[in-house]
Amino acid sequence: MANPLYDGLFGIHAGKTTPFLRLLDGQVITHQDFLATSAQIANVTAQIGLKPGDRVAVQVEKSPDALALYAACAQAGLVFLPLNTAYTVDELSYFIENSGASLIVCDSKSEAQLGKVAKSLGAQVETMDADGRGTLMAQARVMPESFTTVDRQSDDLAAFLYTSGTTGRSKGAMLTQDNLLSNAQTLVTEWRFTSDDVLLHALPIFHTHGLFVATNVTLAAGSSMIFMPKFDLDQIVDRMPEATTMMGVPTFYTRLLGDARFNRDLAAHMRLFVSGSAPLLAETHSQFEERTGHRILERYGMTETNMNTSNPFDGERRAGTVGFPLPGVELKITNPDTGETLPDGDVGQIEVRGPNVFKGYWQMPEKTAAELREDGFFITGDLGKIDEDGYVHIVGRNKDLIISGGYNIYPKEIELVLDDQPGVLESAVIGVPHPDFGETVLGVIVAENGASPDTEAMMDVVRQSLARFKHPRKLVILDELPRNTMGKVQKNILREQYKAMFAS
Ligand code: MLC
Ligand code: AMP
Repeated sequence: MANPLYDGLFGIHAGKTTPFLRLLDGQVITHQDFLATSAQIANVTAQIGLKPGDRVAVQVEKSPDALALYAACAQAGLVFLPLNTAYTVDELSYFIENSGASLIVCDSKSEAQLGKVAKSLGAQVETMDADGRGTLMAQARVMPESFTTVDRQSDDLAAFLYTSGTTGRSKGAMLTQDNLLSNAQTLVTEWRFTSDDVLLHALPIFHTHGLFVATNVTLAAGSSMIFMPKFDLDQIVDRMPEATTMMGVPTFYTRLLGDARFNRDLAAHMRLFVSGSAPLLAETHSQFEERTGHRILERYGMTETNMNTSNPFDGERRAGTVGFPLPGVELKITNPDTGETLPDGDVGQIEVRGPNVFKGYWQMPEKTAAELREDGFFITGDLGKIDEDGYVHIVGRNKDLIISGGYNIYPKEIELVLDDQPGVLESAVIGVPHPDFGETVLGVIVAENGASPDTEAMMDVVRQSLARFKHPRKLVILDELPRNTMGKVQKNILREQYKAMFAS
């Protein structure tokens, strides 16, 4: 028996004294040190009574210990459930309750509030701070540095990632060991990662991009990463000369282009820049090439599927496209009404099937059935086409979704909060172009007859309920929302009307 994920990403480095994490203070954590820490954490989870298959909900700042907790969950057969540090207690309560998490690991600062939630749901709480403090590491440090890896099958659950939905209710995407491992191994080959690579890691580690792409690829290749707490231009400029690769959302690249220090010399040592999670403007692609001589490699993925397509490492990286389906991934364009496959060149919904595709939404069989067909194809909700050379283009979305700085925001979730406010008849939340974040959130309100809603008071409620990145940057009041003959709100008209509101 074995544990494919642990063995394939972590166990392969047992005994290696090569660098894994290069920290900003100059400290280097070797693979061996990292595995020792993760084994100590795994011992704590066993001691406090966690059993394979239990969920561990984690909302902590980015740190080497936080990554070691991920490794520990893999080794102990626990399901890792990372959560955005921006989530409010309201949002977290739902995730914890819905997942039935047995353990919550949070920052000391959140302990008082989350402790209450945990108690009411029968979960245990441990704390973990970015500076190494907290109850979890205090227990871990006196534990043995080895742990007997728990047997798991490829098809066993390894992680849950919550993704909001068009109905406003978040769904726990269940990812298996093989979903994560197979995708990482494919990307290592496709992007030519080797143990010589040094990745600039400035992404958060609670989403697919920073954890299951950047970190897992680094692990599968035996490379190392310059591990930064967050995206910071000065730090990136400072450390880029030591790196060979970088992965980021488009905002990373537009911010770099906005800084004169980012030039051909600074990027000379780099062999690869990867972009994803949101559309990279063709203009950014060409400016980047002009400035540095590098063509950004754009790829396409999502929480439920990890990575689906990638531009080629060798061959033309075509701006405005997301490249070709990865080996083992089938991709087709279908008619959204009938599900029939459309000929190349036609625009339709993108469906994907492969070892990367998740197992379904936790305890939501109806939602799973609506998006994951019986034959294994997942309906992504993205609209696209395949061109005459086989490149996949994403041309829009069949789901009401805003992507701001690489974070997904489902308007319905915000509309539900706004609609509930005094004096509000209805609302429509839309994404409008934003020079830094690509898109940002605008809330359009219709008042009840004779009422004049207090937008500041409404924003207070929004702040209380929803993570900062979901907050509307502005609320505007209209007499009525544009509707089609079927009575459906025409958000495209609103998007057109307000498209210049935040343009630079
Ligand atoms: C921060 N803010 C945001 C925001 N990030 N608001 C909207 N959208 C965002 N993405 C808020 C801050 O709280 C702050 O609020 C204000 O905006 C300005 O913040 P900032 O200092 O300019 O932002 P910064 O901290 O630098 O963060 C921006 C960012 C970050 C782009 C670096 O958002 C980021 O790292 N994004 C990456 C997201 C990601 O990993 N996505 C992958 C998902 S996986 P205030 O009130 O303080 O002013 C996926 C699958 C796939 O999609 O294919 O990869
Ligand atoms: P998430 O649910 O956070 O994983 O976000 C997945 C969504 O991000 C996809 O369904 C796409 O809409 C979008 N996305 C990811 N990569 C790209 C890309 N390269 N270009 C355009 N959209 C992308």
